[in-house]
Amino acid sequence: MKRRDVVRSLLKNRKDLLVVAGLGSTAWDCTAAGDSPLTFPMWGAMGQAAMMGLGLALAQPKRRVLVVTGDGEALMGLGALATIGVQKPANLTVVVIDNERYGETGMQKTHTAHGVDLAAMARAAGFATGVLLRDAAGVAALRQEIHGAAGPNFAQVKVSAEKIPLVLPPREGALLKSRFRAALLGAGAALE
Ligand SMILES: Cc1ncc(C[n+]2csc(CCOP(=O)(O)OP(=O)(O)O)c2C)c(N)n1
Repeated sequence: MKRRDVVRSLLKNRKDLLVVAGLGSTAWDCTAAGDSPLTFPMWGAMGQAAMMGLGLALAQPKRRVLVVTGDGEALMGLGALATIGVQKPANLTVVVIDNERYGETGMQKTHTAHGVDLAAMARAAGFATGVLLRDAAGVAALRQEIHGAAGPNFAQVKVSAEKIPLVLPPREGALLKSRFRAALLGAGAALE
């Protein structure tokens, strides 16, 4: 599958879904699907996307939270799976867009290219679900899960390793934080 198609279908009609986008390519994918104040891109912060999603999911238990991140990024923060497995936020889904490469830095192979099974790791850590997806039907089912199923849910979605044009979100961290807080909590919260 192609990563932009996968992320576009996951974010279709996203309603009030809160999205954390991992560094680099997954942030460009989310922006290509439509920039939103309710998407928080991690820019250069590697290994922290799932933990950011956990914090949001715990702080906002009535909202659905989606983390979309890369395999390299997820591999850097594997301990996050264990912490999420213990905390068990029912409203959190973590999706790894797995091109088996460190795309941004030159397409070096990651461990998933050598068979590391992140979905099995998530199940072993205590996620409610952990699936490996290779087709559009699986992605459509995953979108339903993101909006409704009791989590925490995890999906590793295999995509082709392609170099595609960047579609960048705003660069300014303070702006990204403020617009996210304003969209989630109201205009006054952006000033806090
Ligand atoms: C701590 C840290 N180490 C290294 C980098 C450099 N870096 C930026 S993007 C990237 C690769 C990300 O790979 P992956 O998460 O698999 O994303 P994709 O292949 O989809 O681009 C790396 C190594 C960084 N930003 N932070």
